[in-house]
Parts: sequence; structure tokens; C-alpha cells
Amino acid sequence: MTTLRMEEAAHAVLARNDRGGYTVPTDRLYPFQWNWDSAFVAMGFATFDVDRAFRELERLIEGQWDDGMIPHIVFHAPSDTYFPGPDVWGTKHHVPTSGITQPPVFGMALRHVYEAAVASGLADAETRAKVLFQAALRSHRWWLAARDPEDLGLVSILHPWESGSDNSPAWDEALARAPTTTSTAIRRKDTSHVNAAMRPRDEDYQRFIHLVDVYRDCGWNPKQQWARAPFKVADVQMTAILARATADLMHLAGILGSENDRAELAQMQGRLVNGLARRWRPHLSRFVSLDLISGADIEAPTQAGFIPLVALALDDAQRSAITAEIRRWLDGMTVGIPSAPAFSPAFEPKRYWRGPVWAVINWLIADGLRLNGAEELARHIEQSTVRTIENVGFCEYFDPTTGEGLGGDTFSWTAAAYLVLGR
Ligand code: 9WN
Repeated sequence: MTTLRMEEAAHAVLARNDRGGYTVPTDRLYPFQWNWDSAFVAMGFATFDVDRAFRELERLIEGQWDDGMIPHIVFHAPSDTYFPGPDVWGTKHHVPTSGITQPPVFGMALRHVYEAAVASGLADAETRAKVLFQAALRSHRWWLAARDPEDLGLVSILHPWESGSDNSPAWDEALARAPTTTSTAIRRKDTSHVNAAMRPRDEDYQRFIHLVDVYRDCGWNPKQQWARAPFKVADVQMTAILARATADLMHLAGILGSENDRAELAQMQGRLVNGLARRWRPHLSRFVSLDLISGADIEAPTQAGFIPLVALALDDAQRSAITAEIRRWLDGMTVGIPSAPAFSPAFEPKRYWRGPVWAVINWLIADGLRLNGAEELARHIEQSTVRTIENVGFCEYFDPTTGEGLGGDTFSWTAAAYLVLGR
């Protein structure tokens, strides 16, 4: 297909997954609105329809809680093709939602969409962006209060689903402490849509649902959850995305907020950047998350170790070490960046977050490399992502060893990544 035909095909994927101002990740497998998927999708829409891009973010914050949390799933309309649905979460929000969150790409998306709206002369851009700016600010306050109560300058996940990288090898040790017993009956639907060999294992689901049971029993109260959490990881991927989104909001504060908002954001950003900078490990040439229950560094190699590029200005030694490490992970692969490298004992090239390549991860890492002056490697990653999508379509993720498309097809965030990275 020509580039133009592929762009039309990407628009068609987004149109097909549109459920009325919000976009499902893909039909049937994920029939609701997901938090970070929608933020990426909004940036994809911004390449051709800024009004619709705003709508995506506006619909997401219909699910925002009073305490500021933006949930990881908003269940706008019922569907029985996904587990766990609203009954399992039992959150009692007026729009049904899950009870956990996901990476706050929202602030990055808001800046991107607002700038595209201004460039295209959208009449109500400022009014709409102001509402979204306040929602983002409230969610960042929630992050620091609820998920960094000990002032580490790092925010924690209490559930692997929050990371967006559900069955990453990074969680293996920490998740093994969560029992496999559940009070909720597990009725997986994912494996009826997608080959089970490409999905998390049953044992992972047992632990995932055990955690949901614990937090539901806490009445979704953040303080109780923090005290009782059997899984608590200060995650560098999450912290980096939050720090970057905070910087983007700071940039917007002059137009969309007040001087106080800007000062508050600057303070948050300083705290996060300092916390993140302390997670660099020279002997690994990447950043590492911290298991708050054992107190140990999580050294298992995963893509998360490179995500701080989006938020930090690395020094020369760090920059050459991290780029060399990324090139090592690409070595021998048909397409990178693998979510776990081929040299890792945990590497499974077809199993979800244990090896496959994800277009939105490449998007973040390429963006961070460019910010850090590694233009050539950034370009290489973007172009190989675009070529892979052109070869096999808008798949959920890709086998790094073969370039094969895996998981769900006609995937919204892959279409969005194509539109943004292909420009
Ligand atoms: C749980 C929707 C989501 C992505 C995540 C991805 C997967 C859900 C699941 O799908 O997670 O949130 O049921 O597997 O891991 O990153 O947001 O595309």
C-alpha cells in the first residue's frame, strides 16, 4: 500500500473503533475506553481531526474520580466480551469505571492536541483545553498524594495492569508474593479472542484478580490500599511519563492555567526528576524500578528502563551508554525495541509484554532519544515501526524476531502511532 492508502487505512481503524466520541482499543477484545490508549489515540486524531482529538480526552475524564484519579478503564456502555467488567471492580462511580489507573500520557496528549488545535485555528480550543488542563492537574495531584506518600520522588503501581505492561518480567518476583486465591470467579474472555500463547498465563490472572479483590475490600480507599497492598512497585516507566506530562502541563500553564498552577507543577516536576535520576544504574546502562516491599532494585531487563529518556536530560556518559544498550537489544531482531531483550531468560517473543514490540513504546522511546539528541537512532526506530505496520497491518504488537503481527488486529493505538511516527 502507498503511504496515503495506509493513512486512510489508519483513519478507518479509528473510525471502526469509534463508539461515540471515544475509541475502544479494538473490537471485542477491549470493548471499553482505556486510559493511556485514548491519550495516544487523541494524538493520532490530532493529525487530521482536532475536534475529535479533544472529544477523546473529554470522554475519558467523564470517568475521573472526585479525588482526581483517572481510571484505567471507563465502561461507557455494557459489553460481555471482556473480563473483568464493572461488576468485579465494584467501584460505584456514577459512570462505571475500574478502580486502578494507567500511565498518565494524558498531559502529553493535551499539549499535543492543544498545539494542533491552535495551528489549525479551532475556535473553542482554549476553552476546551482549560477544562482538560484542570482535570490533568487534579490527576497529577492525586498521583503524588496517593502514590508517593513517602516522598521518594517516584510514583508506585499497586497492580501490574496499572503499568500498562501487564505480564512484564519486571513484575515476576513482586507479583509472586500475591496469592493465587480469589474471591471473584475468574472467567477469562481474552483467550477466546486471541491465542492463549500470546497472552498472560492463568496464574498471572489469578494474582491480578487477587489484587483486585484486596483493593475492592479496601473500598478503593487510597490510604487503605497503600497500607494493605501485597504488590507495590515504584515504577520508572510510570514516573517518567508523569514527569514528562508534568513538564508539558507546565508549558501549557502560562496559557491555560495560573501562575500558582505553574509553580505547583514546577515543584512536582523537580521532585519527580530528582527521584528518577537516582534510578540510573551505570552497570546496566538503564534505569531500574524499586520493589517497595522487598526494598530491592528490579533488575530484570524490560523496555521500562529506557522510558526515562522522555523526562530527563542525560549527561554524555549516560546518553552514549543508553543508546549502545538500545542498539544491543536491537541486534539480530527483525524489528525492535523488544519489551524484553532476546538475551533475557524471560524472553518470549510472542507473549504480550515478555518480548513483543509495541508501537507506542517505540513512540515514547524515539521521542525521548530525540529530546536527548540521539536523532539518528530515534529516526531508525520510528521508521522501522512504520515499515513493520505497513508490512503486517495495525496489530496490537509484533514479534521482534520475525516482524509478525500478533494479538488483536485493527488496533487503535497502533493506527495512531502510524499517523504520528509516519509524518
Ligand atoms: C488490562 C488496552 C490495554 C492496554 C494495556 C495492555 C492491555 C488490559 C488487558 O490492553 O491491558 O488493562 O486486559 O490485557 O497491556 O497496555 O492499555 O489496549
